[in-house]
Amino acid sequence: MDAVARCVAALDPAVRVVTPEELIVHLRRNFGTPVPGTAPPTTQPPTAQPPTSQPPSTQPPTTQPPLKGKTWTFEAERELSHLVGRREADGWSAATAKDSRGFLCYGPYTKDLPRGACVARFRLLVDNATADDLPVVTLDVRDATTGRVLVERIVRRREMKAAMTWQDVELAFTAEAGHLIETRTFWHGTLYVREDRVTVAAR
Ligand SMILES: [Ca+2]
Repeated sequence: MDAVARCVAALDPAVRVVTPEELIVHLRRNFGTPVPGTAPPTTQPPTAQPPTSQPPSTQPPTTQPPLKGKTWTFEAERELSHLVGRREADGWSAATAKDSRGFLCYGPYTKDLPRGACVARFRLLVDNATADDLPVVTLDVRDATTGRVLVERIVRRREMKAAMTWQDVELAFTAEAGHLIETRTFWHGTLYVREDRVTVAAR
C-alpha cells in the first residue's frame, strides 16, 4: 500500500483517484456514457407507425347489388348484328325496294341478365301505319344457350300508332342467369322499318 500511496502522491494535483464505483457514477453524471456491463436497458423511442388495428372498412359489401330495375341497352346500329338492311344515323333499316325479308337485327348474346322476369323493348318506326294490316316484323327473345325461343310476337302495321314515329314494343320473358340471350327482329318485307335499339330491363 505504501507503493500505491507513493504513486498517488506523485500524480498531478488535478488528478483524482477514485474507486470503480465512483468512476461509474462520475461518467453517468457528466457524460451519460454507458459503461460496459452497466448499460441501462435500451428503451425504444415511441414508434411512429400507426396502430396495427385496422380502421372500420369503407369497402362496400361484397354481396351482389340487386339487379332488379337495371336496364341494358343494345343500339341496333352499333351493338346488334344484321342479315338484311343498312345502317342509318340512329338505327338499322330495311326497305321493300332494296331488301328481301330476313333478320333485320339479332344479338347481342348477353350473359349479363339475372335469373327471373325481364322485359325487352324494341324501338321501331315504320313509314306507313295505315295501308294494310300485314305483319311488319316478328320479334322474339331467344336463349342461345338452350336454343329455346323464350317469347315471340308478330307486330302488324296497324299496331304502329303513326308513320315515322318511334314506338316501343314490349316482350316479357324469364331469363336464366349466365345464359346467352339474344333479341331478334325478323323483317317480313312488307314496308319500310327502322329499329333504333332494344332495351332489356330486369323486373
Ligand atoms: Ca340507335
